[in-house]
Amino acid sequence: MSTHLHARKRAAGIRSRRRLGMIVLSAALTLAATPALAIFSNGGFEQNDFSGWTLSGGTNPGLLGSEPFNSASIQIIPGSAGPATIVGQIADPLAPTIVLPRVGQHTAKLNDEGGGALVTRLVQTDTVSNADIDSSDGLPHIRFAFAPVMDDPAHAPNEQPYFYVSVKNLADNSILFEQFAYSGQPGVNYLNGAGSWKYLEFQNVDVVLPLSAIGQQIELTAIAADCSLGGHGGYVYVDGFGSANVPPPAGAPVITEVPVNQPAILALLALLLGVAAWRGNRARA
Ligand SMILES: [Ca+2]
Repeated sequence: MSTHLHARKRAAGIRSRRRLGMIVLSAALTLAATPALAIFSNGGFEQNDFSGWTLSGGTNPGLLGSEPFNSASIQIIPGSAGPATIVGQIADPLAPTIVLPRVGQHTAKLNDEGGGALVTRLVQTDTVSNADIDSSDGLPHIRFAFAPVMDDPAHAPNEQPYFYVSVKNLADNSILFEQFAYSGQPGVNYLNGAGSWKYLEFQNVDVVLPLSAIGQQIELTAIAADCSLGGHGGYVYVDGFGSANVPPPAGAPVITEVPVNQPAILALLALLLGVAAWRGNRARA
């Protein structure tokens, strides 16, 4: 082999190593540009299971004290976790206008239609990072969606099925967001489902955190409880936990301008054109 050929082979080797280097560099840049560290693992339940989450629960002896109830009113007699499933594209006959799944292909359903005074609690703790900053306001966000579906047997308020969701900063135990309501609670705009069931459409939650929250641990909790007397069920759908925007629900009524092809608008247009034509005819007469 001539030295000339050796030189050419060496040059080709350098060129191919350079090319490989460029590919590795560009892949690294692509990875760096993706906010892969956004908060909560399997926050959208797209693994089709509860990986990353802790399920617990027990039984509901009834809420403590009197109204207004809050997280301090919740009592759970420790036991096995209540029911928890992942649902896909299903219709919920008890809550006919809820569109499932809420985000992606899978949504979590905590507790179920059955009674037994069961409680299902879902918890995940994670650390807020720079990847959770929303470029629109430069602040970290935690977002998710939930929809409670509960029977309303009209028991005493402390005996009713209930749901609870919260976002807590573990650095100082401050509650950044919480929502509690029992089935049929006055002031909550429940929709009427099948029979005595009440529900809410998916509620989108957007918790804005201060920059000081970066590096701090956030705990998410969602709870769904049957009535404490044992005969009536209640559950809550949750989805989309993370820092990214939760997209608008599919199939939900979106308030927009009235489309021009609506029959009423067409009739009005026809009337106006008719009046204009009549005026035109009079002017010419
Ligand atoms: Ca999902």
